[in-house]
Amino acid sequence: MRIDIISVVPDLMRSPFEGSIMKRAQDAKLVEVHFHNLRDYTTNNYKQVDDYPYGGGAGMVLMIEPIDTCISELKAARDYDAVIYMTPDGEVLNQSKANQLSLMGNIIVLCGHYKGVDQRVRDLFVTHEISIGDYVLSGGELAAAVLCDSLIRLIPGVLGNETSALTDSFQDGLLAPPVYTRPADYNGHQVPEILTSGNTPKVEAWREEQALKITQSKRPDLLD
Ligand code: 6GU
Repeated sequence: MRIDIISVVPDLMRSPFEGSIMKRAQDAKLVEVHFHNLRDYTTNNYKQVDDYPYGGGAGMVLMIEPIDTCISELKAARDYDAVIYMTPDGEVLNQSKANQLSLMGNIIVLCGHYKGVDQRVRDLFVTHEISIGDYVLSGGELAAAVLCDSLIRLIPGVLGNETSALTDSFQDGLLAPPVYTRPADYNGHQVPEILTSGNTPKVEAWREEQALKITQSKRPDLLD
């Protein structure tokens, strides 16, 4: 998978890609991530990428020209399966959407900033609009990092067997069961006996039962 991220402040999101699983996935060549600073694509003498909205109103709007130049350059080099615009009025991200997008080859992720982008960008270039929840962030950068993390961990080979995405919360429609590690007794607080029994089928049955119980109590909406 190749991900091209377009932003006016790409430095805002570099660090999440430089550690842990997202770094490991890039080191293993399972994903390539490229950042593009919109300012590098402007022909404007002042490197201006935003302007006042027609008709007035608060905030600035990202202009179509540098975005068009950047996307066109990328598309001239290879085919893309999706051009995703990060926006609070997009479709809310969930595990099923992440699974779908993780199967794609090359994607462009466009981060909005200020009041958003000229509507013609959305009409002409964007194939998917994604939000990460019903609250407003200052820009799409942190949301793009969240989206990429959710996709990259799902690429086959990125997670080892012990950390398999198959046991993540949401992956089977349920929240994950509780986990414990040593010591088995911490100041009298015991690990559930079944987990130290060595009886794998019983452990599995216990985990399923716990997952169901926790989902019922914390997120009954997931069971509907
Ligand atoms: Cl994708 N962008 C912004 N600016 N705010 C958000 C969001 C995206 N998702 C939730 N809030």
